[in-house]
Amino acid sequence: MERILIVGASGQIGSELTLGLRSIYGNENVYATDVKEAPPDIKDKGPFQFLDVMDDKHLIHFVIRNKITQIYHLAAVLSGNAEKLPTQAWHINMNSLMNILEVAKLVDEVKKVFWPSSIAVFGKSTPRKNSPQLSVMEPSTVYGISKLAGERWCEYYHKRYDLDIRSLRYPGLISFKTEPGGGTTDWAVEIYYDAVKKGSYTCFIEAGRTMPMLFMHDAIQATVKLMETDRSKLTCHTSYNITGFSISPGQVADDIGRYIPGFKISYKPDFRNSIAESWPHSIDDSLFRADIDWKPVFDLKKITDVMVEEVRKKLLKITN
Ligand code: AKB
Repeated sequence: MERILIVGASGQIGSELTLGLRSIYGNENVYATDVKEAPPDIKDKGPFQFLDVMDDKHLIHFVIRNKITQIYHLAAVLSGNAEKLPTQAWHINMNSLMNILEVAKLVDEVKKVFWPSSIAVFGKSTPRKNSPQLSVMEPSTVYGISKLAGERWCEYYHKRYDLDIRSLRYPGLISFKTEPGGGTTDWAVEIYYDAVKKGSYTCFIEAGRTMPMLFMHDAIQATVKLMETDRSKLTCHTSYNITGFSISPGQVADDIGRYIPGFKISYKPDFRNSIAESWPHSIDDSLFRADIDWKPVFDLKKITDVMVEEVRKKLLKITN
């Protein structure tokens, strides 16, 4: 019987992963936690509790008391926000991970940990097209540095303490349930909200800057599949590259035009455009696809179909 702890259950990934895991393991066995209020479907249908992952004593008590067997640690300060408060972001991103790794090491019942890394681990010296799994990595953002250091720590705990830690280097994630906050790839979600709300969007990334993306449905499938795969099949103990496809703001704007013909996009690049400039255009995720036997289902056209419809429904609910 698995008993799963989700740290960061109210966020963009957590709010969807919690529901996905509850449908597999049962509502009562998936403990959603966060320092923020959770959406009603998470709070009302299974255990939800306030838990600050920075508080190591509370964390270990929680894990022991609830006989937790798997931990998904999703809380982090994303790339854009981390540049505003670099030392605080480093403190939160690193110490929260170290607290999780220590708990997993100390509590025998904890058998598996999932922790997301990011394409932010790459920097300007990495090949930009089809960035390989193994490459030169010189991230220039505090978020990227913390993710790369985190990957090294995960591998260290795997080798030294035989911990089963699994990880994916997520690209930008596109979803409609919970909006992301403070990331460089947030434009790929904001654009749909503003298109539906106002018929226009001012983008903080240049028109032609291509970035790797993945639809949340595909990200959840990949994550669950990674966690369910037999440990002996995994050949990567840092973090696997993963991607859906690559797109630029200009391409998304053109596709939105299928639904909202007068849609207008303008460009006001800010510091996040420089972050994007240091990240890959596309990702080689062949190792993950081979080890896990996974491939994405959603391309840009399918995503636009779903995003426009779901954002419309959501905004209609709010105004009614
Ligand atoms: C961000 O933009 O910071 C994140 C990421 C790619 O890790 N979405």
